[in-house]
Amino acid sequence: MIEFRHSVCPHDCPDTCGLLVGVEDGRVVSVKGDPDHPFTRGAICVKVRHYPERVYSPLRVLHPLKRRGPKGKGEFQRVSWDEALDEIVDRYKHIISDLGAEAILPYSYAGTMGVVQFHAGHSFFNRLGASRLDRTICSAAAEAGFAVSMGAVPTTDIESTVDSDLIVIWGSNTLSTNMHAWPFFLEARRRGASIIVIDPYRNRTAAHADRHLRLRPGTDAALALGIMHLLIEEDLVDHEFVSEHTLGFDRLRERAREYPPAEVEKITGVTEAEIRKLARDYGDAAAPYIRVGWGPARQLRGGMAVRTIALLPALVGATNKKGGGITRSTSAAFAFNMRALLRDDLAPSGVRTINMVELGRALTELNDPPVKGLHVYQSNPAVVAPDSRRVIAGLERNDLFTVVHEHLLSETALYADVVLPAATSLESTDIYRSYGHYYLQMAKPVIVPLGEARSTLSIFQGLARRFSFTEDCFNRTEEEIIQEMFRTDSPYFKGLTFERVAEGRPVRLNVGEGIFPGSFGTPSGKVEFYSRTMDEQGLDPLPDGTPSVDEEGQGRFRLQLLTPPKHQFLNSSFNEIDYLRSRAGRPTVMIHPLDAVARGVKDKCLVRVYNDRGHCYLFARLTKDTSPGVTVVEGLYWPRFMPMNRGINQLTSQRLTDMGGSCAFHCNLVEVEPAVEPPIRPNAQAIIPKTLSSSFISSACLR
Ligand SMILES: Nc1nc2c(c(=O)[nH]1)N[C@H]1C(S)=C(S)[C@@H](COP(=O)(O)OP(=O)(O)OC[C@H]3O[C@@H](n4cnc5c(=O)[nH]c(N)nc54)[C@H](O)[C@@H]3O)O[C@H]1N2
Ligand SMILES: Nc1nc2c(c(=O)[nH]1)N[C@H]1C(S)=C(S)[C@@H](COP(=O)(O)OP(=O)(O)OC[C@H]3O[C@@H](n4cnc5c(=O)[nH]c(N)nc54)[C@H](O)[C@@H]3O)O[C@H]1N2
Ligand code: SF4
Ligand SMILES: [Mo]
Repeated sequence: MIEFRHSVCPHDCPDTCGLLVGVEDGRVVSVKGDPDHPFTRGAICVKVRHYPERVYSPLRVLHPLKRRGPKGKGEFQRVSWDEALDEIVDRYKHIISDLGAEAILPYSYAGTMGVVQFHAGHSFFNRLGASRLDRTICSAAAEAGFAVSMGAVPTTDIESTVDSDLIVIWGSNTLSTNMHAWPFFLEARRRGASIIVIDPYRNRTAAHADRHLRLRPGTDAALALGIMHLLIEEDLVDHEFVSEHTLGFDRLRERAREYPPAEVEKITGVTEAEIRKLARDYGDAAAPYIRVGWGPARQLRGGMAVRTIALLPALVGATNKKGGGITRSTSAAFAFNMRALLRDDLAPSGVRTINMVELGRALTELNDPPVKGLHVYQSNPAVVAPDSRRVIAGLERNDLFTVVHEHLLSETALYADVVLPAATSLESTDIYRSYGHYYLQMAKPVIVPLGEARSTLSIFQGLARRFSFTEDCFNRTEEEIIQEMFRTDSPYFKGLTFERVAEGRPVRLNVGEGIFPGSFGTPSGKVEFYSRTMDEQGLDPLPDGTPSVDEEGQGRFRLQLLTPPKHQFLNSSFNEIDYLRSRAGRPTVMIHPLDAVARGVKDKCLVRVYNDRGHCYLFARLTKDTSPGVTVVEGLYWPRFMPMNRGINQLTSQRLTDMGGSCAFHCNLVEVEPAVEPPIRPNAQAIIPKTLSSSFISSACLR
């Protein structure tokens, strides 16, 4: 008999779905959506419908492993937990006595969004005195830019957008990356709203929108300033809101004057007529709403782009209008007491911090001390980090001792000295916040861990014991930690108790309708057109429409590369599922026919995409869904499923964004040429079970 148990999707996706997991004889047999979840309402994506194949994947790591062959080959032997943990402690103690604990670097991100497991290594590495990791790879620029304008505040509840009469989706492929927002937008449309997408290419979402404005990548701030110019010129401004809730309008007016529509057309590629129509629609709407995605922030001037977009709602008073406003993230409302989990007080003062975007540099250039121990968990840096060539060169170093906790024999795990089997979310306890809605949910294990898998918390506690760390944070259960996290006086937690959340059903935070209550999280408590903080940092205190450009590549490489998410994968996760990989198709670069013809590139043929940092091979798709000068590669395929085993991040740079120190994943210039000798080498096959042998790497060109 199948029994359905409640759980939560742990993946790094704004939707944080409620799940119903079918279990029969202790085995997961199906995963479906929980119809009682108020936001996700019983629907889940195609990826997680295939979850049993992930949990029982032939690539699942079931026992601790120790490297036997050369790094990268994935040749391991099984060892016991004691042997694995003793080895790690022994190697770390040697590193610490030789060079100090800063020679050890933790590297983790969002393999699970469960708050306990996500942070379960922090107290251990703080106590150890290891280098600290700045976790910037995803949202740091967007967060920093948004905060300058509006503060680090929770943003408009997507559920409220059913009352909007204008939905602007700005740099987000919502239908793939935030699919549960779509039904709310459709309801708004049914009531008369139109849906406008602002994106450099016609992604899945643009194809379903009423209008698509195709701007040049990196020109969002100019477009937003162009809209401001027109709102002010045509007096579509909400003067009451501006005088009560904003700072620096007069100076903004001066700045916006520099962005007349004809000028903005030249910068953005969006026609003057389209800009005028957008400004008028936005200014005339009763409740205009913006969903700002991460795309605009993944540019070198991405912080400024998001800061500028985030000023638009204030000009028209949108945050005071039911259905209107702007959504970036909802996460600021989940204001847990994190002290017991993080234990920042245990870190020695002055210990260095390494930006995770610069992993390649950290592993190959850093000295004083060099990184000698790398501890990877809940992340797959061999695939997801920029400048892969440097990252891999680092991972290949024989003098680097690498530990990887994983569910699967991931690309990064192939380089590990010790691989530790990690329990999945279905096998562990955690509490889940969301960055797309306002429901909190706790999940308990629905099955026992497979093989010898352990949760991240229990792995770090095992290491802490061996280091004789006695602080009580190293002895707590997940539930005790969660209980402690509820000791917060955040107004969003008013009336919420641990006991209620422990029942395992979604619980709404106490946000009421009070998002953007009129006081913003900036130093002045107002929306800051003018920011003194920026001024004090020597930055432009006003929004600035200078486009993002890849200056290093200019003149030599003429095609801008965007590398946004794939519908069937989640970052590098789900590559292992045959069905999803077959739906995703061969790794493809979208190129405009004009660019293709100029380079002798033919549809469906293998091409070499390159720049100074590296190269990889992809199948060309000639399409007018993208514009001349812009190429698009959706999805992070594991290199073992790419021709010649080279992933897309061969081409991306470690350069940091203007704010937040994030990665400009969509701001890299490349060139494309036909691949002369189709260099198909489906190697690493030895470690891919037969079921995973991929059809697309065996045929070079489908003519
Ligand atoms: N199916 C699926 N869902 C996912 C993920 C996944 O990999 N797959 N990843 C998850 C994660 S970790 C995240 S952070 C989110 C990200 O979700 P999104 O915000 O949707 O992803 P982005 O990479 O930011 O790309 C969004 C869009 O921005 C566009 N873009 C690129 N440059 C610019 C620009 O300069 N201006 C504008 N206006 N648009 C630009 C891209 O073309 C793309 O269509 O999705 C999450 N959900
Ligand atoms: N070119 C390019 N690169 C990108 C992006 C892009 O748009 N373009 N997007 C970037 C973004 S937005 C992000 S957020 C990052 C994401 O980068 P990551 O956070 O590294 O995300 P994933 O690729 O999903 O890899 C997570 C890994 O953690 C493992 N894992 C899952 N749960 C657990 C667990 O409980 N314990 C342990 N030990 N392991 C677990 C999974 O098996 C998987 O291998 O990638 C970035 N990289
Ligand atoms: S990946 Fe996103 S859409 Fe899919 S089940 Fe998880 S939270 Fe829901
Ligand atoms: Mo992300």
